[in-house]
This record gives sequence, structure tokens and C-alpha cells, in this order.
Amino acid sequence: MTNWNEIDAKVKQWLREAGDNIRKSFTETLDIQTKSNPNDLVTNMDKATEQFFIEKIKQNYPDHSILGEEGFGDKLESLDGVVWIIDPIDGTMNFIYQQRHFAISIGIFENGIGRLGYIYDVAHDELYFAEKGKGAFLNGKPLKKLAPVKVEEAIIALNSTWLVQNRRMDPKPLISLAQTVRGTRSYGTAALEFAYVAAGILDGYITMRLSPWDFAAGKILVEETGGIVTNLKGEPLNLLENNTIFVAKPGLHTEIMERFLQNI
Ligand code: 2AM
Ligand code: CA
Repeated sequence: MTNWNEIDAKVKQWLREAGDNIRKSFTETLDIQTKSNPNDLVTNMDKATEQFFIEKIKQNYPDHSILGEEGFGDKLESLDGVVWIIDPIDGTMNFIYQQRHFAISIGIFENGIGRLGYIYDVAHDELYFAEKGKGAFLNGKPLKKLAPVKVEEAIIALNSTWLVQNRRMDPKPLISLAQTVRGTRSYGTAALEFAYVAAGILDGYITMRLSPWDFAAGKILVEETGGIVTNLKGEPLNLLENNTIFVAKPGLHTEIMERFLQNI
């Protein structure tokens, strides 16, 4: 039997330690490299933080599998058993340029079912945490179940990339949505955008391409507060692949699907 309480206590301790190390790095010179394109950045702290967690997990739970953004984990081909999905720093560009608006994101799944989710806003020392069936919390304080809101009164996280001509989709439906909602926001960190929906300070979040480590923990958090997490077609997310993303409060999800996303 998996001892989830023990895992939870350990993860929270490791997050504190990793957070301390990242905050200390603010005064040091970062080693910055590019990955898939000139704006896809990675630093020595992304790599060191992922290696820190992988070492701890392998020491304590050798039979668990790990998918990590920086590739120090396992080559994951299935979601069988206990699987940790880790983004050591989500929002790396913000980390480098702003020293805020980035997070450590960890989702722990058992046979594909999300059990524990952690999104740690390191700069603000704010930990969003959810355990399946037991609720979601911000620094230990329970988050409320999400209440309905109309599209016209909603604040949606949406990156301007998707409102101009781009190679992934016709921007017209999202332009129409952006003109209808009360406001749009763009934080540059998918994990925190999920966390803000869970906390009820954003009503929804739409983006065209995220990897499993960007949304794994966020999916667990948002679902625990009653929010809906799908791709842009309204289908469940695939945890082993990149996905389009549409996260929203329950009634709002249906309304936006029907009014704006039918032809996307
Ligand atoms: P990262 O900082 O961990 O790379 C920025 O809008 C958000 O999208 C961040 O959460 C960022 O995660 C993620 N992101 C950036 N480039 C991406 C890519 N090529 N594929 C998927 N997600 C990406
Ligand atoms: Ca990252």
C-alpha cells in the first residue's frame, strides 16, 4: 500500500529545501542555455532542482517512475504504477528576468489517476496543494469550491501569441472571446495559471501547447476545486503527450465551448 501521508510530508520538506536553494540563486550568476528554440530557456537551477527531486525520489521510492522536463527522469511509456511528473521551474523566462512568477510543479499519479499535486510559488513562498478527494489548499488554508461565472464577467488567462496570426490555429474565435470577457491576463507560467484558476482568482485559462510537466499538478489542483480541465476540443488531457489546454469553472467551461470553441 502506498503511504500518501508519508509522501506528502516528504514532498513538502523537499519543496522547502529546493525553494531555499532557488531563492539563494537570485544573487548568483545563472548559466543560461537555449533548448528547442532561442526563446526556450533553461538554467543551471532548472537542472539542479530536477536532479535534487529525482535523487530524493529514487532514494525513498525506487519503484516509482519519474517524468521530468529536463530529462533526468525515466523514459515514460505508460502511466502504470506511481508516476511523478515534475517541472523544476515552470516559467523559466520569468525566473531569469523577473525573479518572480515561476513555480516548482509536481503531480503524483497512480495508474493515471492524480493523487497529489503541488505548485510552489517560490518567490512568494505560496504552496498550492491538492490531494484527491481531500481538497485543495493554499499554504494550508482550504480553497473554496469554484462558483459559476458568466463569460461577460470572467477573467481569462490567454497569451497574446494566440490572438495574432500563428502557426497553430485561426485566432478569430479567441479574438472574439477576448472581446467578450471582462479581462484577459498572461502570466507566463502555466502552473501558476492553473493554480490561480483553482484559487478562484482567474476564471479560466486557454493555451495551445503545453507539455505534461506544465499541467500535471495543475490538473489535480483545479479538478479538486471543481474546475474542468480538457483540451480545446473538450476532451480529457493525455499525460504522456503535448496538449492544447482549456481550464475553466464548470458552467463557464460549457458556455465557452459552445459559444467560442466550436470551430477551432
Ligand atoms: P517552462 O517555463 O517550464 O518552459 C509560458 O507561456 C508557459 O508555457 C510556461 O509554463 C512554459 O513552461 C511553457 N512553455 C514554454 N515553451 C513551451 C513549449 N515549447 N512547449 C510547451 N510548453 C512550453
Ligand atoms: Ca520548466
